[in-house]
Amino acid sequence: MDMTSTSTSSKLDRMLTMEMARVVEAAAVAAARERGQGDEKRADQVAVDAMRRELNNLPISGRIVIGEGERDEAPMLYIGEEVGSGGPEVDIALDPLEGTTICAKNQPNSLAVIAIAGRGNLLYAPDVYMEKIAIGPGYPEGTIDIDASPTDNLHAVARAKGCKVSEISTCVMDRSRHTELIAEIRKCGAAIRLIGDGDVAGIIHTTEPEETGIDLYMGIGGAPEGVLAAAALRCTGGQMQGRLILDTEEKEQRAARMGVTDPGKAYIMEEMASGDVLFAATGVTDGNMLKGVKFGRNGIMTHTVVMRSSSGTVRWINGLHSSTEKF
Ligand code: VTB
Repeated sequence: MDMTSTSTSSKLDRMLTMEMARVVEAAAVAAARERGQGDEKRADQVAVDAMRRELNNLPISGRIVIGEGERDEAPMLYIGEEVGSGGPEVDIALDPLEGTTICAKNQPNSLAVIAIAGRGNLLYAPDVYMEKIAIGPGYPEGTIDIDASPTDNLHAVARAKGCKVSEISTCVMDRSRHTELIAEIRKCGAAIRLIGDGDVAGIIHTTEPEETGIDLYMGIGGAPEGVLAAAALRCTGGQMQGRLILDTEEKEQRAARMGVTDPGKAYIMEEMASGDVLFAATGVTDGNMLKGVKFGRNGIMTHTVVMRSSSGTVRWINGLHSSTEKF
């Protein structure tokens, strides 16, 4: 067997990471025009339109597995929609505007995001909640455990980092469902950054704690966002676990239709995003890792990160778009 060709064919075209930058840039610029206008729906709509337009220029035969929703509720970028101009068969997870509320209020860390992987390599997560826990790279395997208590996880992370629990900073979404979690973290003496929305950014922030001040992410957010975050962490290194919250029969059935056979399963990062994974995100509003879109005299400035799991390359791209017609 020719191993060279086998390993090459299991990898996606490396040029695709660059092409993906254009897709997230376009969505972010469109959304940024609606920044601070208080209209979440409109901000999302323009981001969806722009992302779809650019996506259809990509040389792929893409199938959306995480998108704007089921076909009957989302006219564009729905789950199952075929996109691209033809090429390798890939699965796509996307969120043209992750953090619509953040964008509408012009608060930090809203993003345009996309992940691409080989067919069947992204978890087909239904639009339900997911319990999540994540840390960045450099920790021994098994440091975090979704089945352990928040207290035990905090102590494990502090031990592995070689610091006190009081020096660990966590990120949690500010929701009443997290009241007990927040109380337990505070009882341990760790700090919490409470975020209003946007846990894809919250989880990615664990990968650069010196920059962002976040070591550990814990709590319940959207399952589709969980898959996007897992795809990013596959590229940067780090650990993440997630469990779908299927608390009604209807949700369990919906998950079963998408192929979830074990409703209580705790997924590890590699089960949510496997094989060669490409990830790209552009900042819409200013954030801890990505700057927001700027409309300047010389053109539009964007800040994008593109990453690839098989090489572990992470590229930060400052774009200056002097010809602004396409936006
Ligand atoms: C979650 C989170 C997202 O919206 O889906 C959240 O994963 C919705 O949570 O990052 P609620 O239902 O509690 O409002 C985001 O924060 C933004 O899309």
